[in-house]
Amino acid sequence: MEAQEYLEGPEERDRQEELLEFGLEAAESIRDRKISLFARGRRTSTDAFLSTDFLEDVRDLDSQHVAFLGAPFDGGATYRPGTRFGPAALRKMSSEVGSPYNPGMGVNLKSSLDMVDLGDIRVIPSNLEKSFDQIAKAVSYVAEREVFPVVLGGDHAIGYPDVRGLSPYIDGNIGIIHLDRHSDISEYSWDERMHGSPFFHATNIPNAPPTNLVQVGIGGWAGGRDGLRETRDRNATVITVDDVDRYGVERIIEYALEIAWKNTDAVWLSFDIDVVDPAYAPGTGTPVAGGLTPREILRMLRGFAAEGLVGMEIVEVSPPYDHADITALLGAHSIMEVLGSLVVNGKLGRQPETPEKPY
Ligand SMILES: [Mn+2]
Repeated sequence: MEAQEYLEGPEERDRQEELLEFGLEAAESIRDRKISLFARGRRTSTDAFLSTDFLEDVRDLDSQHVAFLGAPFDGGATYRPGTRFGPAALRKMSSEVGSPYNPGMGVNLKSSLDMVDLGDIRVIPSNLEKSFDQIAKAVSYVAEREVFPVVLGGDHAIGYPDVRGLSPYIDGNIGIIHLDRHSDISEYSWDERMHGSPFFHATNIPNAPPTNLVQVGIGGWAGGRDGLRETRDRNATVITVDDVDRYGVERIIEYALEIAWKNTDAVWLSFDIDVVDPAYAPGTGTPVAGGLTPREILRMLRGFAAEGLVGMEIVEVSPPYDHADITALLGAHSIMEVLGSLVVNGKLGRQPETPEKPY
C-alpha cells in the first residue's frame, strides 16, 4: 500500500490525463470516464499498418488522406471468436511482408497518400451496444475530417456502427458493397445485434437504403433463411459465387457498381474475408467451402475502388484459426489493392505522374 502511494504519484496521474486527452473522450454510454475513445498507452499492436506513423494524439488528425483504425471486437461472433486479434495480425503482415509499391498498378502508396494509424478503438469486450457507441463515434471523428477510414476488424458486428458513424457526414445516400459468403442481414442472432445482423440495422439508417446494398459472394451451406428473406423483402441485391462464375468478374463489377451508385453520393466497402475460399483464407470464424479466389477478389476490389469509395472495413480475420498468417496477409494486401486503385483512378491522394490504369 505504501508502494502504491509513490508508484501512482502525480507524474503518473498527469500521464494518464494526457493519454486520455490524446485518445479523445469516450461515447456517452461509457460510465468509466477514464476510458478514452482510442486506446492509448496500452498498444495492442506492435507495428502501425504498413509501417505508417502511429498518431499518438488523435487530435492531430487533420488533412491526412487515410486513417487506419482497429476495432478489436469479437463479442459479436456467434461461434468461433478470435477476430479481436485481427487488427494486430493485419498490421503485422502489412508491415513485415507488404511493400507500399506495386509495379503492375504503377503506384507507391507512401508517395501518393498521407496515411496514419490511429491505433485501436477502446471497445468494451462484453457489451455490443457500448462497443457500437465507441466505434460509431471513432468513425464519425475520422469522417468529419474527410479522412478515408480503413477499419480493421473485428467481427462483422462492427459493420453497423461503421455505417452509423459515417452516415451523418454524407450529404445524400450511401451505397454499400458487401463482400461475404453470408448475408448478415437478420435482425438479431441469439437475441442480440451480433455478426449476423449488421446490414439489417445499417440499412435502417435513413440515408443507407437497402436498395443500394449489393451483397457479393453469398451462398453455400451457411446462413439462415431469415437473412435471405430480409434481403428479398428489402429489395437488396444478392450476387452469388455461381453468378460470378456465370457472368465473369468484369460484368459483376459493373453490375454491383450500378446498384451501389444508383442515386447515391458515396459508397462504403464492407469486406468479409470469408468470401474467399477457406483454402486461401482459413483464419476466420465461419468458413464456407466454394468461395472466391484471391485473384478474383483482388480484381473485384480494384474494380469497386475505381469509381471511388468513402471508406472501408475488413472483418472476420481470426488469427487463432490462421495458418502461416496467410489470411491476415490476404487481408492486408486487399486493403492495399483498394488504396492503390483509388490512387491510380484519381479518387484519393496524389496521382503518380504516369499512372498505369488496369481499371
Ligand atoms: Mn461472413
